Amino acid sequence: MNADKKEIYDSRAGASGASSENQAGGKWAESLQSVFELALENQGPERTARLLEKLAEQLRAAPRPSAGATTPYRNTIPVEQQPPYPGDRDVERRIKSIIRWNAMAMVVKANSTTNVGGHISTYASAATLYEVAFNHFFRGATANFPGDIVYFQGHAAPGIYARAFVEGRLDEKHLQNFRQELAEGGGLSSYPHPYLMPDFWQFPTVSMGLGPILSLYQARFNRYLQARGLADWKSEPKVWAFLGDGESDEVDALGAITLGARENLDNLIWVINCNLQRLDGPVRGNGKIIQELEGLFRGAGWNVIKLVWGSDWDDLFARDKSGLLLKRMEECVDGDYQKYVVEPGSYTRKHFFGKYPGLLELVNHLTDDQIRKLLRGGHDARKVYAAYKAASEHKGQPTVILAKTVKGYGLGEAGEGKNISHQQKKMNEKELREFRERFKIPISDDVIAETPFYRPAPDSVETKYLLERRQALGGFLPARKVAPVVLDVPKLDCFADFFKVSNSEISTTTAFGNVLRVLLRQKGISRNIVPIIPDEARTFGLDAFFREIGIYSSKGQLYDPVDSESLLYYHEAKDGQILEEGITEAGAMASFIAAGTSYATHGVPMIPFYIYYSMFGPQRVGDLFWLAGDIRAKGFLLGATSGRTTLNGEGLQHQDGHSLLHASTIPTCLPYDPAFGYELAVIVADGLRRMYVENEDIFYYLSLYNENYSMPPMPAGVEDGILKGLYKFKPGPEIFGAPVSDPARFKPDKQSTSRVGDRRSVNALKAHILGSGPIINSALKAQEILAERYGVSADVWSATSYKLLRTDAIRCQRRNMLHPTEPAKKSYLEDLLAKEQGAFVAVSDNIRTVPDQIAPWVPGGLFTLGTDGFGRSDTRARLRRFFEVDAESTVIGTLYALAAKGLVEPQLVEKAIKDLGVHPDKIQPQIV
Ligand SMILES: Cc1ncc(C[n+]2csc(CCOP(=O)(O)OP(=O)(O)O)c2C)c(N)n1
Ligand SMILES: [Mg+2]
Repeated sequence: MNADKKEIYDSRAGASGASSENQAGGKWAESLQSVFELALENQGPERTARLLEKLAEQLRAAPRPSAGATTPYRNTIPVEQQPPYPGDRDVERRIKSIIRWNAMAMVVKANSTTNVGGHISTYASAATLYEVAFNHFFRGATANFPGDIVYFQGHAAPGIYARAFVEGRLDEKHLQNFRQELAEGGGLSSYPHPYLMPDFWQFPTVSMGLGPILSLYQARFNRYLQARGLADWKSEPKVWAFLGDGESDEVDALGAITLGARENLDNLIWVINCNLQRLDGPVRGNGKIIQELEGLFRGAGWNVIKLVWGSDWDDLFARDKSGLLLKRMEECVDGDYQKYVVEPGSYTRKHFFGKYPGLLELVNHLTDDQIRKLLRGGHDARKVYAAYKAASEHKGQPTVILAKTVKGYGLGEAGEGKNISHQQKKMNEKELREFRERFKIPISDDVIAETPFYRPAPDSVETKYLLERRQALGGFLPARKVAPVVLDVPKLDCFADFFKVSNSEISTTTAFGNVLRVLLRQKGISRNIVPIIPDEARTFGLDAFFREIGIYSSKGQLYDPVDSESLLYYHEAKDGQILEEGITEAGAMASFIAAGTSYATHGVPMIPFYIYYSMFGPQRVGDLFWLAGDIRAKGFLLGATSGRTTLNGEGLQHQDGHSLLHASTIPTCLPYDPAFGYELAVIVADGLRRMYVENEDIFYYLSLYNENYSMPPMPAGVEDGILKGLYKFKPGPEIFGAPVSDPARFKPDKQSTSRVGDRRSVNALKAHILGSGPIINSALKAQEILAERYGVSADVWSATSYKLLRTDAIRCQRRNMLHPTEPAKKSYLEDLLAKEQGAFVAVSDNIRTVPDQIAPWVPGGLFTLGTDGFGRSDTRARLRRFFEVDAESTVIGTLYALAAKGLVEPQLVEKAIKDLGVHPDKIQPQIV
């Protein structure tokens, strides 16, 4: 080593501290460095590189599980770097014990008289993880600070309620009615559901994997808000997500973690409660979940803090000069560690420490009971505090804390560490007594069997301490507070251009682009708009927006884009408005939810327009759609390239004919299937009003299609119908003259005729065709054919929303059922169709179940044509013939519906089938 290099090396070695370990390491490093220098000099760089690679290979193959991506199986923060604990540990422990008791009591009590279920063991293992955060980290909302954002593990809900009870925010009655929300006086929801407890819960988490992905995109959305100048916080909120180790198997949980590192989300902290168990048994019985997760997160660029061992182990580590303790820890798998929880200390002494005589000596001074109680990291407040503090102060990366705990900690025989632990909801009197003793709860023998709740007096040390801590941290949490903000949304007349006939043929997707462009020009809301796209802007013809409003990028644009010469170049900017998420519908939905709940989370209403490939919407990430309802998200979801036959060519996996049905299942979602640009404009304008002026907690799902056709002007007076779901778009022609010569055409006895002017107008052959989206054009063409060739006057209706029609009809029917003696009320649909005669037919580019939603309320029933079955790659014309939703099939369907009512002879239908060239025995698209 030359003098210069030696000097640099020495200074580095010196800087890393003076512990003997470091010095020893320094000497080794020095020797290795010399060998390296020698090799370089004598063998040259190529051969040296090969030698080193070979050595690295050997290192990877060495029987040492922590080689490579992982570090040894011990705490990341050494005891020397552990900060002093800032709180009163005794009082905090007492508070924690009381909360533990109430959380357990709530579940046991509910299940003593009902079978409503609940979980004890998740919170039991996580109590310290939560309590340290509640007492020292979670900050409540204050002026200019929206509060830290906390995703509580769903199954830990009893613990969070129990704390709110001790804080005085919930009373005994609430706890009594845990999971009995319909009981008198109301109750507590099973899990975090903002829809059910809108003043309390903020973020639903219980569908495992969703909390983690939401938290990632929430942390990024917080950055987006700041970058766009929409958040002026006195400090940045931290986003905390608590998840289970079993939960980490969900693809949603870990599939997006690279975003955290890429975006330098040091506002994000994940705490993974590694109690080594999930519902059925061990998470990784034959391995080590903490090590597996460490490797994964380190690889993804996160700061990883392992919190494996409690303070009891510090002394053992310090005294173990042989390295056997760590060696043994690394040898054991999680299945072994679970066993050490369940078995007595003598077992651990024999099987863990006893493997090596030198290691056994290390615990000679401990009793079996002391061995059993050697704490795991996640149960030691000092260690937890150290991890949280390091995580909160870490810069440039998100942090994950891998905390080792015991599932069902404190439950003893009732379930601590057992495979049945997750399901345990009852405790017998003996177990209750043990629990009481272990946590020193002042409850007397004569009432213990009733598992009474226990709240210390308001002037007790515990209550005062707990309240003081929360006050110091800005207030209670979780708490969902919404101060309604009214946005200056545009009036309908800003869309005047949409109400005239279009000069060119366009698709509803293009019409949406035009709507968005209009909205982006409206001062009152332009800044609040958040366009979200998962790598499909070009597909939808929206790429012009890249240049117009920019793509958000925390790093700006560090390169000269390949298309910089063009007008519409790929423009990334620090204050860009578009969230271009790449190919992740789950991530994009998480962004939609973050933006759509910003009114509640941050008091800043944002208007997300998430446009995506319809097929990869609810069927791909349906659980997030559902959650959007629960969390009271607002905004517009736009399922583009919709329609089983309108999206031609792409085939089975792309052609969507059922998302509307999925969307219809979400209670707060208004699904619309607009056919024309003006309908779209009316729906969006009204949506903005309802969500951002009336402050309704709803969101919209709009099907958009890529077929170009001429957009007609808006008929007068149809706005209400568009919004309610149905209006008459084009009445059928009056049919003049004598019936055509075909004898099969009419049943004369059913006909009535009247005179119009000097000609005969035939009234009875009346039909109604309900069409939606581009398939309305099948209805319109069928209308012509029916009139010209078969003497049928068919009115064409635009059905913009079957779900809304159905909901209104159900509401009405239900009201009538419960008020049977009052005059019956009629739904909008019944009212609208009351005077109409003839056959009713619906034709849709979706499965028949979509229109069939309204069938019970259509006079004389509804005959539906739809696209049930798998899509095919082919032309639109062939697809529509195949699924029988083209004009010809619509004609046949209408005549068939008339025949079914006895209004025409079946022979006429047969004739039409022949006339129109439809093969009667063609392949049937429906399968089973
Ligand atoms: C998506 C989803 N699948 C399944 C469940 C049912 N479930 C609830 S808790 C649980 C086990 C949880 O284990 P873990 O994540 O390790 O949490 P712990 O209770 O051990 O802290 C399961 C399977 C769920 N809630 N969500
Ligand atoms: Mg677990």
